[in-house]
Amino acid sequence: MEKIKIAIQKSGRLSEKSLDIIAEAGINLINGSRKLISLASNFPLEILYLRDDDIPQYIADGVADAGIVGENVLAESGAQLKVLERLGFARCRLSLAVNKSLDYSDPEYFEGKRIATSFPGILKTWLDKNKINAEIHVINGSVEIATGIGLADAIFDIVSSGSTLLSNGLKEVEKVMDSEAVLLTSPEMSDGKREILDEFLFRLRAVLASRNNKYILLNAPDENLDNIINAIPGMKSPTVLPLALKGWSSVHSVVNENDFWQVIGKLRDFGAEGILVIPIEKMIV
Ligand code: PRT
Ligand code: ZN
Repeated sequence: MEKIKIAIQKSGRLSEKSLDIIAEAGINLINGSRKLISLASNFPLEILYLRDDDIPQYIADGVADAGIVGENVLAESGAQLKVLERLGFARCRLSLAVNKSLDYSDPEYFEGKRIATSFPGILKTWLDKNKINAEIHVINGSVEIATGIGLADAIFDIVSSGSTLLSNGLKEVEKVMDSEAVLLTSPEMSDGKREILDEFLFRLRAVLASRNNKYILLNAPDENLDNIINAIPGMKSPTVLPLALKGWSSVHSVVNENDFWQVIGKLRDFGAEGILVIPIEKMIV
C-alpha cells in the first residue's frame, strides 16, 4: 500500500507545532524518537525530520511528498512548490532594519550599502524590484549584531515581537514579506499518493477550523431573538430551542475567534444571558 512522506523540521521553532497538528489530526506516530523517520500506526504516512532549509528541495526532488516550513524558507529556496494550506503558526515578517538613530526616509537609502542577512534570495528580489544596488553579506545566525560590529550598514532578518531589534539598537524600516508556517507539496504525485494527501489535508483543515472557532450557547429573551440571531455569524443558522422558562430560548452556534469579542458584546447588549463558550475538538465545514 502506498504511503506519503511528510517532511517537518527536526528541531526548532516549527517542530512542536508541526507534530501537534499531526497528532490533532488523529495520526499516531510510532518510534517518535525523531531520529530521522517516524511511521504512523493508523494512517499511510511517514514523517521525515529535516533542517527546515532542506525541506523545499527534498519535496522538489520527490524524496518527500509534502512538508511544513515557513513561507520565508520556501521563498528563499526558489523551489516551485504548491502551498496547500497556511497553518497559522510561526508568524513573523522579514524586514530591513537600520540603526535606530538613523534618519531613514525611503528605500533609496540602501543604494550602495552593505546589508547582512541569512535570506539573500528574498532580499535580492526586493532590491531588484526597487532598482537598488546594494552589497549583500550572507551570514547565518546572529544577523542582528552585524551593524554593531561594523560588518554592515543594515540588516534584513526575521522579526516577530521586535525585541531583538530593539535590544540591538535597530529599528525596522521596510517590511518585505509576512510569513507563517505552510503545508507544501510537489505539483507532481501519483494518484494514490494524491488521494492520501487529500485525506490528510481534509483532517488538517478540520483541526485548523476548530482552532479558529468556538461553540457558544446562550439564553435569549424571545423579544430579542431576531437581533441575537443576526448578531451571530454562525456556520449556517443557529440552533434555537425553547427554554422551560416562558419567553426565553436557548441559542447554539459557532463563532470565529476573530469576531468573538465583538459578537459577545452585541449579544450582551441584546440581553443574552448565561453565555457559555466551548472549545471545538474538530470542525468539518
Ligand atoms: O535548524 P533549522 O535550519 O531547521 O532551523 P532555523 O534555525 O533555520 O529556524 P528556526 O527554528 O529558528 O525558525 C524556523 C522558522 O520559524 C523561521 O524560518 C520562520 O519562518 C519562523 N519564525 C517565526 C522565526 C521567528 N518567528 C523568530 N522570531 N524564526 C526566527 N526568529 C528569530 C529571528 O531570527 C530573530 O533572531 O527570532 C528573532 C526575532 O524575534 P523577535 O521576537 O525578537 O522579533
Ligand atoms: Zn533553517
